[in-house]
Amino acid sequence: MALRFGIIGLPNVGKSTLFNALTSSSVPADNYPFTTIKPNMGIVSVPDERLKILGKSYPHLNLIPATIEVYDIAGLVKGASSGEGLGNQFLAQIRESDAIIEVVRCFEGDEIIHVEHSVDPLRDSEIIELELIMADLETLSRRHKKVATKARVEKEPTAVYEFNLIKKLIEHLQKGEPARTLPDIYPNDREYILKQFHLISAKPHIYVANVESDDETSLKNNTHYQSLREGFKHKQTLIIPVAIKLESELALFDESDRQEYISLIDASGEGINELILSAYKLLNLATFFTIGDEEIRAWTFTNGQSARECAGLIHTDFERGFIKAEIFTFTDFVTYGSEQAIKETGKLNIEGKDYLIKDGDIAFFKFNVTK
Ligand SMILES: Nc1nc2c(ncn2[C@@H]2O[C@H](COP(=O)(O)OP(=O)(O)OP(=O)(O)O)[C@@H](O)[C@H]2O)c(=O)[nH]1
Ligand SMILES: [Mg+2]
Repeated sequence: MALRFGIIGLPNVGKSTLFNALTSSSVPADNYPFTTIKPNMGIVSVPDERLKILGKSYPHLNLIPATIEVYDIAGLVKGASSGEGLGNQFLAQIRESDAIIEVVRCFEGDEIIHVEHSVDPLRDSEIIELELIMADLETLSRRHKKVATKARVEKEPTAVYEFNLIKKLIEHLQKGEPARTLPDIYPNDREYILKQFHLISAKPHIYVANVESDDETSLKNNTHYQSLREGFKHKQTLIIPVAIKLESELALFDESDRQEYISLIDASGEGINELILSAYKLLNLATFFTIGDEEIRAWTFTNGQSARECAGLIHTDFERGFIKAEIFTFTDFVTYGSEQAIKETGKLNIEGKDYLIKDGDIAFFKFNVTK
């Protein structure tokens, strides 16, 4: 299933503009169709130079990049967690996301109305955080009630486990901290919180600082951006500066015009790519490739997934009837120049189901399914 990123933030901070920049810049090489499935949902290709390089050796094959889904979620306001604005409806959309991209405004300009009447990204991020935490506290208190009897009276093990974990979480959230920073717990607990409790503040979270210009000098001089950085100094938080409006304009140019335009303005032109790649890293994702009769395709997997699990990402039959995987690396492909040369130099490895696929592996899965 495709990974979903929800774009959140206060109203009017540039969420839809970011959504447009992401989706319209994502028409990749060849004929991969960009699809807007719903007005606020788009498919974005993951930029990967390796796919293009592979494509040069197989000019007759289509190139299919890995993709993520992005959701443009309407602005959250103070009180959203108690139903203010369209409160709960948005929160439900956020709950369905695997990760959150929060846009915070770091650009000046009186012509763009700020719901809080001044530009202050740190304050804005706190408003949003508080709403997410309040919504989670409500979720937790409902769950707490549900498991309390089972845990206390019946001593049912899962209920006892949940009961204790919920208690820890509630104490943490009540300090104004998001669930994702809950300290001193096991990775299994973290997994459990994410999968079972559906807490919004537990989800991986990236901040996009929406700046007017994102070249180095502009960023240094942008006091809003700097105060945001300063405020998050001691937290492990990803803040990616993106000149969202510029990027949305750049997205409409073709490659050569784009380069020319970038050289005229104070923008790196890399903000969007950097954002997607950071999101990938944050979620511990990587890419393997398959070369078929019609296409070369990039697939997203989670670091630590086995050959068999990765085969299952392509088709459940591949996983069920997995026999072996023939694997070579992208680096070897570049070094030796062709699949033939890879075979001749012994760089094609035969791997079993437990082999852990690595970023840049090029895989051919052998499988056999008897009906
Ligand atoms: N000057 C400037 N304007 C921007 C920037 N980013 C967005 N805007 C403008 O801000 C306004 C609001 O942008 P949107 O992308 O619609 O904001 P939004 O967060 O989706 O707003 P809601 O959907 O209403 O919550 C638009 O007029 C944008 O052109 C920026 O970096 N600089
Ligand atoms: Mg919008």
